[in-house]
Amino acid sequence: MLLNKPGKKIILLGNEAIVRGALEAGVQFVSTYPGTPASDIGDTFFRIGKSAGVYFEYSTNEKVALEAGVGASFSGLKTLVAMKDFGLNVCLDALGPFVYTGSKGPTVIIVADDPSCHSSAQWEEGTRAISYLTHIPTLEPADPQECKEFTKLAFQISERFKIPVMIRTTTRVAHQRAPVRISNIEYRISNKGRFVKDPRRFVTLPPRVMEMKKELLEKIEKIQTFSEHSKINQINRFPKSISGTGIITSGIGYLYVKEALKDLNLNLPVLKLGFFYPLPEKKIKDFISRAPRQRGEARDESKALSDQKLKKVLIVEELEPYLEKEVERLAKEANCKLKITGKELISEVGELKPEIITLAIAKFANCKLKIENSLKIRNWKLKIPKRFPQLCPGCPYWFVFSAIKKAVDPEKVVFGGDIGCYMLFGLPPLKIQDFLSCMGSSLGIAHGVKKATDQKLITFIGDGTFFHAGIPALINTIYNKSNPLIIILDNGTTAMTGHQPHPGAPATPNGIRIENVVKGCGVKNLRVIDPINQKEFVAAVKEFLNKKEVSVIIARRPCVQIKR
Ligand SMILES: Cc1ncc(C[n+]2csc(CCOP(=O)(O)OP(=O)(O)O)c2C)c(N)n1
Repeated sequence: MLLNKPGKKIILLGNEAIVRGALEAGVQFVSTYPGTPASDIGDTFFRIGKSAGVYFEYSTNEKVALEAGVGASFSGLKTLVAMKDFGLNVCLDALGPFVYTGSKGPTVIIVADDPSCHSSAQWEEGTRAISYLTHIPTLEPADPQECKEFTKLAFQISERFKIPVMIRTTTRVAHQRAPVRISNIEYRISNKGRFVKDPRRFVTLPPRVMEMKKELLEKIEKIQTFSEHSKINQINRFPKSISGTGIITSGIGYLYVKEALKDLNLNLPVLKLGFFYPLPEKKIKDFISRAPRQRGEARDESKALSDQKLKKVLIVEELEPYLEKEVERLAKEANCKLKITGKELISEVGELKPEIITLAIAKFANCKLKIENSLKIRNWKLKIPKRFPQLCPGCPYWFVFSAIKKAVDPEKVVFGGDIGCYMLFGLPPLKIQDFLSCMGSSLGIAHGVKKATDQKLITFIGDGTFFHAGIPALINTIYNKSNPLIIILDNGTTAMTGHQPHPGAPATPNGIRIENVVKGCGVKNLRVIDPINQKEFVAAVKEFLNKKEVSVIIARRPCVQIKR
């Protein structure tokens, strides 16, 4: 990762290429909260940050990670903040104002979506909506080389326009491995900045905040002009185009389009968008209003203009049809007869796959699939038997599960679940999970159920998740007086995302003991138990389930993986 041989190609994951891009750009401050598919970014900086002279931290959640980044940026440091899609929701409250104030030190925010929920239990989120909501300039790379180049470009845009820039990847971009041509790493002499007071710039108070919004929209207009001329929005003209037919795509969709066109032996003009926000509207209008010519071919002036317009365009994009809607809007002005196809052929649900795009393009271009192609597609559809993921052999959570089964009749108790390895409590053979939502929500929802019913309730939360978002919900339970039994599964690590440390991890010298936090909040029914002591655990569950106030058991036993 720290190799300094400009021009050499090294094989990198998309996430590692982002790290490399940040190092080549001279990043000084990096904060993150782990979450797949973005985790490797933080984990790589965790390994190499010190040798690269970069400040790195795993923050307690994404909001504080961003806020730390905002502080570093206000102090003039080149800053990178990384998270997974859901993390962007957690930090949205801080993101909106940051786009208004703008960055001082150039700042890049990486957010990784996970179409098809490969590593996301909660919902299939497409964070591109947040680009519109907050007006944050957003770039979408397709492969590791672009991950590196776009990261550098994002720092440049941020520096030039004094605005944070977001890079949105997806699982297939972040976890794709490919050769990347490297350049020089820009080592910084220091990562100390200086906060120079400038309340007009850094304080978002009305009435100034309304001026800030105006200034932001003016910046976006300038960035749009920049986007119109940027090489990362490119039209690829293929020889022998089927006239009047084109494709607009972005991110991973572009790679699948390239592969499908090759497979189908088809030549269509493709507009690949590197900017998602602001979109290069003129470039799009230009693409749809003039059938792209072959290389070197002159426009046929004898033909009527309408004959030369694109007749139909396929929008290849993952998840929600944002590009499709934008193209529809732009076509009203540029080419009102254009037939726009997108979600009609490519589902809004689940990630794109090469075979989906090949079939969609074949249908769109009325081209017959060759036998090899259809065979390939049939093979792609081969069914593999489904297996449920399991807790590791020796995982301390097995002992918790066993104690619960001994202590209560699962039919007579409501079980709350949260985000972490213990989510597997919801799957066979365990099946003790009656609700599951987002990080920290087990405690918040448990309180609501307890207020609304007289049912017994046990809710589980991991140690990492407790620090991330559980503490305010615990306080609410105490303040608004309900009595769930909360079991904090303290395995000493953030296991599910790759064993990152957290503030309560035993290896952390300035670690915070969970029992001190719980006690500090005023919880009286509190016990710390190693779940291997089944008798003690069962007795505590039985006793605490009948209490009138909230009860907490901290089930403390290290994750079997870190023990090893
Ligand atoms: C807002 C948000 N950020 C990050 C994640 C990714 N994520 C999944 S589980 C998890 C933490 C689990 O740690 P812990 O609660 O300690 O449970 P363990 O996996 O150790 O059992 C994280 C960060 C997420 N799902 N949502």
